[in-house]
Amino acid sequence: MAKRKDTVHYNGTKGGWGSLRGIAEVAWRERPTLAAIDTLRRMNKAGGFMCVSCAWGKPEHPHAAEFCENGAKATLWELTSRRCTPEVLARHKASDLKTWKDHDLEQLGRLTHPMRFDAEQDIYVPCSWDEAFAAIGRELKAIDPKSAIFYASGRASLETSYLYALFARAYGHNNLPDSSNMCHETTSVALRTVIGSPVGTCVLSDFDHCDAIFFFGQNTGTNSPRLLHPLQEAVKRGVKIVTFNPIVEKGLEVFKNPQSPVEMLTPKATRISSLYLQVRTGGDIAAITGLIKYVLAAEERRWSQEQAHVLDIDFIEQHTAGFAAMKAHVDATGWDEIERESGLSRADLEAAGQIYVEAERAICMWGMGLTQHVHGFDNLTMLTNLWLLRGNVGREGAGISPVRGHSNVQGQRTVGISEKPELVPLDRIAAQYGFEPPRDEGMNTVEGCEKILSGEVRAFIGLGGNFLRAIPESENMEAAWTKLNLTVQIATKLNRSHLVNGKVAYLLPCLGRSEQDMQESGAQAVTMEDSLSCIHGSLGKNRPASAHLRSEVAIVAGMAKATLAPNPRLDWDAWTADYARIRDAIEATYPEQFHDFNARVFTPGGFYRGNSARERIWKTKSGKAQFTVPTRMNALGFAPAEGRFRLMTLRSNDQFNTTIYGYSDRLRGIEGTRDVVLMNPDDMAAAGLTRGQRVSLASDAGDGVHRQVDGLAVTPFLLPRGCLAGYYPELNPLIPLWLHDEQSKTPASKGVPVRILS
Ligand SMILES: Nc1nc2c(c(=O)[nH]1)N[C@H]1C(S)=C(S)[C@@H](COP(=O)(O)OP(=O)(O)OC[C@H]3O[C@@H](n4cnc5c(=O)[nH]c(N)nc54)[C@H](O)[C@@H]3O)O[C@H]1N2
Ligand SMILES: Nc1nc2c(c(=O)[nH]1)N[C@H]1C(S)=C(S)[C@@H](COP(=O)(O)OP(=O)(O)OC[C@H]3O[C@@H](n4cnc5c(=O)[nH]c(N)nc54)[C@H](O)[C@@H]3O)O[C@H]1N2
Ligand SMILES: [Mo]
Repeated sequence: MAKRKDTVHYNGTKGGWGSLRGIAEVAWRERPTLAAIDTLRRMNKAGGFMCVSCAWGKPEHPHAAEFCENGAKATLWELTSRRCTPEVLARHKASDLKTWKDHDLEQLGRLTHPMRFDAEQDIYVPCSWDEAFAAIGRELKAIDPKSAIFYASGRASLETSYLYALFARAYGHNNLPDSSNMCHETTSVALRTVIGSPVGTCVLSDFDHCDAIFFFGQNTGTNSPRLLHPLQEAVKRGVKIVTFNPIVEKGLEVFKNPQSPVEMLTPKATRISSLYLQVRTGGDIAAITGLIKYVLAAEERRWSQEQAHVLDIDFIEQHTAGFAAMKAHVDATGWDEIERESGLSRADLEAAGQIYVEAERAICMWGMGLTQHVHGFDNLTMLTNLWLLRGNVGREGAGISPVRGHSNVQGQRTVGISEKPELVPLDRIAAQYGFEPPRDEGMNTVEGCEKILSGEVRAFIGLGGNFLRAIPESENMEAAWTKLNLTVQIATKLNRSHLVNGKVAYLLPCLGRSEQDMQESGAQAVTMEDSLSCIHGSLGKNRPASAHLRSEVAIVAGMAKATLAPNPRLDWDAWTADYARIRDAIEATYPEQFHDFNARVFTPGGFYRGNSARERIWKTKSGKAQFTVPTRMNALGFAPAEGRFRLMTLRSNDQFNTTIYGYSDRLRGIEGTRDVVLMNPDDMAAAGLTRGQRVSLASDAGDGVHRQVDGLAVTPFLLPRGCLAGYYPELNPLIPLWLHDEQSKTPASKGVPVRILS
């Protein structure tokens, strides 16, 4: 799509001075201490602390400053000098705070004291930790364990997560949804089905050996900027990068490395994508079908020209199942349908196909653009089809590499935070701790919401996160929330989920990862797993925001002790006193992946916990890597109709999920507001809308439920026709709870059917 003067866009490059300015602005806003700024130097280095922002891999040989604009923002956000004290909370009723914007709530600063919600006065009042634990224990003991949900946002360490899951199972449920259920769960379910492993197969060094990288629906420049460094290195080696995204996202277009003086002081910047294809929202299955069609045709051409195979015939024969059915499906699909559904031309798709065919080793990467669709599962199985054709899995320099979100979201699943009991070594847990863990399926996020609405759920504990703001149908959910017996939120800053409370409600403030965690045996380190399955130790050194904070480990242990009957093998106090003992326990439950855990905590670059698919061992039903036939050509869950648009809800460059740092989406040229709807200028003209005009969006899901968001400024933007974009979480009230990936139940936040009301 050619650039147009009549659209809003950014003229600079990703990185460069703009990103340094971004850091300076947040430093100004948060007013961190000098020690806090010094902390940035220790980020993502062995013996340092691991960034609280994204999950991208941390190299063995880090840069002098191994952090990015948004990692610095996230760290300074945690180390702000602002404090949300009991006095501050006493001044504001919850009903008043509920009218505040997300940005303003968190701007109150770090929570400092454990608080109980007093419903009569409608305010939070301070309480002691003992009181909080005792009340939580009392409430949990009074209900059926299976009516409680223990949610986790993907930030808490492996140590905390392991104890949290253990607490849930000892108490009696598997209701352990985490933010992954709104995020990459589609990835985990699809990859497990087709390659027998829920996580990516690449390690960082693969990026030094690949010839091509294909990106789908991931905004690297904003959401995992450190990944731009290996990409830039790769481009300099001649690697071709092909990107599929309805929006031309700056970071994947051009990048100026803020760590390179030459690039900073000259006009020099690196063009990242050699081919950038603006696929229609939901059009990836069709686009990938086109690529596969090209690869199959190239294989046929080679017969007449007696050239080397294009397909990896040996790999397909030895390692895969289902090739013939997949091929028959693609052969039967015409280019007309592919072009119509993807919104891309055959010539462009063939050009991308040629890059794939020419690459001896190729890596594919993706984010929410593939996972958050009703047929997100098919997006991923189709992409895997393409990767299997040329044996691009389980070879150095080749593979499948999803870009995960929260810094430990992958790790939480690794150590037992899962609603799926079959993924957890329950027999080992039973033997290790002498209790019988529940074997029935727990609730994922969507099921949890359904059962909160129906009244079956009685208690909710949130280990971090902002559940009520992150889920779909957020307004309707809030009404049901107040009927819960117990709500507990473990958090660092105040957010909207803390203002809608159950009958008994506690807000428990915890240490952040950059802060020193002193326990009986001394300062404690914690660990996390990155997107590439490497485990890193992290040691916080900053002075805690308040003397009354407890660590997440201590809080989970405190709740568990107050709830469970004594069991000498569940020694919560000993675990809290020395986290090395928790790591020993993790090692005992997961010996294959975590052997010598304590000795390996600070391995530079992290230690790799292994992945069977990388070894070409396929733990699938067929015992092979599985080719599949997609159920349809479009990832959306609805048909086209007059006046119906497909809406994607996105992150700006100035937020971390529901944490809104500010109002500058610099890389898209949108400044000063988040209340926008981005739209193709031709669609605007057709609908008679003008730039800046305020409109409402209403969901057009055909279920008779009215969902609407008002006051959005129409903003001309280079999007494919029929597609709209706006910001998460403001637009979450538009997403029906039932609109989710069919297999994994990940909400379809990138494919929401809406109408414009003007
Ligand atoms: N600074 C910062 N970093 C973050 C986060 C943050 O909020 N801020 N969040 C963290 C978390 S939890 C996560 S999960 C990740 C999220 O990181 P991403 O996966 O990048 O998620 P989004 O910002 O939602 O952007 C999705 C991208 O997909 C594109 N897209 C939308 N629909 C489609 C489609 O149908 N097809 C294709 N091909 N593309 C599509 C959009 O244009 C956009 O570029 O980032 C993590 N890192
Ligand atoms: N429409 C739409 N909805 C979406 C998405 C989308 O793209 N579109 N994306 C989805 C995705 S990918 C995700 S991951 C979810 C995110 O959902 P969540 O993970 O639930 O939300 P966050 O915004 O990351 O949580 C922010 C809060 O976490 C708390 N916090 C921060 N640091 C810590 C810490 O160290 N410890 C503890 N205990 N608390 C801490 C702070 O109080 C902060 O207010 O949202 C999902 N929802
Ligand atoms: Mo996420």
